[in-house]
Amino acid sequence: MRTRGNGTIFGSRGRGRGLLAATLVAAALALGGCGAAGTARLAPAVTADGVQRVEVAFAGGVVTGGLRRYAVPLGSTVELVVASDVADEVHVHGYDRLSYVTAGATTSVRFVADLPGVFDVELEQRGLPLTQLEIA
Ligand SMILES: [Cu+2]
Repeated sequence: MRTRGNGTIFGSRGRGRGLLAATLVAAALALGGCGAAGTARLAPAVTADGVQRVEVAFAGGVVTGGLRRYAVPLGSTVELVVASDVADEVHVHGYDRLSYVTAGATTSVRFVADLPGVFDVELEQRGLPLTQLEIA
């Protein structure tokens, strides 16, 4: 089920996107091909309207680039975008959001991150972790 957050109250937070994107790329490079879910936290991309955008791709039985944890500011709007080569459900634990994805398609889940903690996102039917959101 898709949910809608209120994406209008963060309009002033789009500045510094370039730096954030550069940081994200640097962090991704630093992680390299290591598939372990270490303690490293990546910053999501931030859209012009301040939405924290987390993109995950699942293909060939694994998460592309390995399992990663994203640091999300408490109170921000999150848009989780999951591309998958298999049909399943994307489940955001803690917030208990579910969204179906069909094979070869993309689904997105949008919610306000108003509950602090570390939350798993998984392919529900397979019980496979996709990513973690650290909300603080
Ligand atoms: Cu689950």
